[in-house]
Amino acid sequence: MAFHSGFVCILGRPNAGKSTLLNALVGEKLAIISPKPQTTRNRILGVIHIAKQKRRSGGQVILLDTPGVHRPDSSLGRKMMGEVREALGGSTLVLLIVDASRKFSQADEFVLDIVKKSRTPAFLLLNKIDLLRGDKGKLLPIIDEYRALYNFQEIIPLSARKREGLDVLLEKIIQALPEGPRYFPDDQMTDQPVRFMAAEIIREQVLFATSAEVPHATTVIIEQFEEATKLTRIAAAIYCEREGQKGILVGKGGQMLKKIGTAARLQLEKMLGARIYLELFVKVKSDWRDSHEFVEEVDWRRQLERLAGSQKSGF
Ligand SMILES: Nc1nc2c(ncn2[C@@H]2O[C@H](COP(=O)(O)OP(=O)(O)O)[C@@H](O)[C@H]2O)c(=O)[nH]1
Ligand SMILES: [Mg+2]
Repeated sequence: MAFHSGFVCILGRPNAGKSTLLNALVGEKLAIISPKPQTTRNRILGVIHIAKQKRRSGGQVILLDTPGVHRPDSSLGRKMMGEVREALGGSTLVLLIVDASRKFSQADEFVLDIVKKSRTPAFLLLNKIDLLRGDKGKLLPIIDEYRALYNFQEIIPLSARKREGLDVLLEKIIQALPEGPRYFPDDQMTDQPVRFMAAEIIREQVLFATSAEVPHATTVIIEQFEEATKLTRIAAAIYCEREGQKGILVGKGGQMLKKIGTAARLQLEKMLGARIYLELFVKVKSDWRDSHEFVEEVDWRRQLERLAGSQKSGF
């Protein structure tokens, strides 16, 4: 029986629930989640392995979670939208996910426009139906509005957080995928290096612990990652843009940094199944979000290239 596979891009406004959906479908926490917009800054790949069944061939769905679609006003924003375009460009199917508890707006039209221009077959996912409290009638105007604007292959109501409607979605995705190769080995779920996932877990704790501009002005770079049999040593730099933000991140007597560090360490120990020694530093890099160079430096693919380079040169 034929093997079906393909790349499927999850697209939508910030906060629609894209990363929650990725994690729910793959069954692993691959992407960090928060109520704050622009939590996801890279495209995040997750593989769903479909086992062969009596009447169905096996397959592989390669999901690409993306940063929320917005009009960028910084180097970071432009980089994020570049990640969206790249993910969309290589996909055979796009899942446009919207928050069904909110009215259709201009921002939704902007996202829809990107889908239209891509000419990629698309499903419309009406997420967060758990918030409608049984009032499913609210879905109808949204469905009508979208249906009039684009010829969606499927329109599927669901709740990524409550895992409702996901079986139907997955079934429809598999049906839409062409015959294709096995892109990833059976035990691989993502292409993200553990190092980068560790940086994201630390950033997630910063998102939880801080508010206003601080979460947006923060990025995390792993400076040391040494796995030993008894203890994994991780040293990470939390970058922010201003001395004032550094003050908030460190906190009175270092309390805030300690809180972030403890929470992140517990999460990392769960993810890696190992004991962790975590060291955090806070550094200031003025207006880094407007620095193309630094934004590239934060990209884990660039970091990997540099690491490979330094190993070759004997570092
Ligand atoms: N009530 C509800 N909340 C959801 C659902 N899916 C995601 N969320 C919440 O919406 C917020 C944004 O989710 P996230 O996955 O980070 O959105 P993204 O920015 O599109 O990746 C988080 O607080 C999620 O817990 C859902 O189905 N129902
Ligand atoms: Mg996200």
